[in-house]
Amino acid sequence: MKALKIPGRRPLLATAAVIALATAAWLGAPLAANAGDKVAAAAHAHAAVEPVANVVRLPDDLPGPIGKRGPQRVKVDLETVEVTGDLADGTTFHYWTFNKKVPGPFVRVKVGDTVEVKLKNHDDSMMMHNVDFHAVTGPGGGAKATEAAPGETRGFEFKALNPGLYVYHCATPMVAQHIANGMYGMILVEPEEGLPKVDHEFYVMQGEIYTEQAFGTKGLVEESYDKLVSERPEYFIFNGSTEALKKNPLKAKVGETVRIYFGVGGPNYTSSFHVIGEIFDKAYPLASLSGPLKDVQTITTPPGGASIVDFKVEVPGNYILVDHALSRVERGLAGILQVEGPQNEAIFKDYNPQKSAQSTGGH
Ligand SMILES: [Cu+2]
Repeated sequence: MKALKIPGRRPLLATAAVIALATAAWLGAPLAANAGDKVAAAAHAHAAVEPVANVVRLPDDLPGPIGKRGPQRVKVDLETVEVTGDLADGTTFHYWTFNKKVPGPFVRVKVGDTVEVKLKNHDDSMMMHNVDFHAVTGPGGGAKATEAAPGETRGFEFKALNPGLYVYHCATPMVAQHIANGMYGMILVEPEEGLPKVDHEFYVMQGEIYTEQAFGTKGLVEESYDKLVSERPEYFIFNGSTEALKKNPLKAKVGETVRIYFGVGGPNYTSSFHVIGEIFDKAYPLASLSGPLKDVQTITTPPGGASIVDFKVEVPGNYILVDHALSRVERGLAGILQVEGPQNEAIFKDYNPQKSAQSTGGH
């Protein structure tokens, strides 16, 4: 197999190509006959220094509420693009993406809508890609119907039967590899009456990155097949990089209500999602809209799953978004919710704010 002879740069590609071809047999997902050649050729092309793209999905980058309307046909255009982006401060990684960002675009439809999905795999891609929407009732969530070779466009349509917040992801073998490299996003299927109105809605997704080089290594790092299959990530990220939600915080003002659409791409780690210093006034576990629960501190969210949390911010300050499996903070996983406005000492009063300003405590 030609792909195995690629020198150096991305050893996993060679392995992945073999595994993809092998697994394709039992999954019944035929790959292009020249997949190996394509990988070999593309690996050489990418050996040159690539420009670094901004793969970060901003937390407020999502469409607003749909409002009251009857069922419609809705078009969703996805493009799978493989790009090098910033993974951490001084560290870059070759991501596989939907629409050049991690996570992919936030899709918003209404229950009863017919959703027309078009997926184009970019001409410069090395790999086949597709999309499996968890909001779909139908084979593979659309994976086979969208399995596209580089340069190819595929599509299907589905009726959104169940309201809720759903993950979508690439499901091309090796599926865990495609997800680990950044291929996930979410679709919200609004119930007929919509969701309760809030002042700010945010889009946050958690994932893991498996690299050959140890956490913190500078320069372009390579994906690791061994660490992926043994579930030992070097990095944990919100919205594409360790810095994404530190440099681009969620923002609100005292007295406003906030909603976070939170999902886990994974591929492997369940998140114990928590906002330090806040309580979720309302929480929709597993993103089922049949709730909500009230007064929740931490919400468990599995890979390929989601949660929705609503809360009012009452006190100014920086609130840290974490997975309460807190070792993951040391591997990059944290974000900031910045709340501005007047102090509210009836709710929170610091006896020595000058000294607190010097403190590094509280995470
Ligand atoms: Cu893919």
